[in-house]
Amino acid sequence: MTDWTRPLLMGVLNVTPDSFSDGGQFLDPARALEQASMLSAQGAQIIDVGGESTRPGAVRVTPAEEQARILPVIKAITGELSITISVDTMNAATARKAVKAGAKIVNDISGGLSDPQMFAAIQDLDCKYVLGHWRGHADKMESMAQYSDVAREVVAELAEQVAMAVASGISRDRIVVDPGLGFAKDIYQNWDLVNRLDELEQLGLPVLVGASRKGFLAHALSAQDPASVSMPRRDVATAVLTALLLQRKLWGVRVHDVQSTSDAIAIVSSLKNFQETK
Ligand code: PMM
Repeated sequence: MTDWTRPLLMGVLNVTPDSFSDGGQFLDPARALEQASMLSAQGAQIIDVGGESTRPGAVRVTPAEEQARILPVIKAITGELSITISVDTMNAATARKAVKAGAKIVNDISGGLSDPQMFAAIQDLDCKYVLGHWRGHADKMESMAQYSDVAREVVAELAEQVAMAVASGISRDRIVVDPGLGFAKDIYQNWDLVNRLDELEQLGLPVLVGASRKGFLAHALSAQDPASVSMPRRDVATAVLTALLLQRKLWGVRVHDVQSTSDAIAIVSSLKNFQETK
């Protein structure tokens, strides 16, 4: 039986000049490898390598540019570390090349909606597939945050994409779902969704959550000026929220600062172990 207090830790490695919290830091493959080693030493079981920023308003990169950023990094990590690599991409061509270079998970925040070739590519590849809830690209996602019942609609839209993926020949045991916090959701909708994450269990699939450093956490710390909330403060908020969400039996959590979340998980686990010995 899997231990629900021990979700997989997916450490974020954004190889981009413009990602919200770590943009520009890991463009050099040697520097990226150093970060991956650190995330691994802190307890990450997966490194999620991404080459396209999805922050609100971000401009899209070409698949060629995306691949030029991430493939050297994936190859460097595969050669040096024994850790599972995930590729954060919405492009089928990039997914194919990344898996060939050593990635074992394709993390597609668009859940197959951005690239019509994605499901065919995944069907062909030997990898897990993270299917995220998404409604549109960063330049227009804020206007797409219209829901009458966010949790119900997220579950229904995920179910639709899962059905399409399965119809394309991807077996269910390869699929992980993600509620897509921050993607076409405003602050209130993100909290509503976090509060009702148990409803995702209806899908009968493992769940990955990516709350790390996101605006709704910063808003809880400073409603007047969320943008001013520092990354260390956002990391504490991420760790606390993760600890609270462990009751949801998550498959994994995607975080920038692995150490703080790993520590939070260790504390919850210790308390649970103590309670079980009483
Ligand atoms: N969020 C971002 C990028 N990739 N992948 C998954 N599966 N889930 C997420 O919530 C998610 C993601 C955006 O965050 P970043 O630009 O700060 O890394």
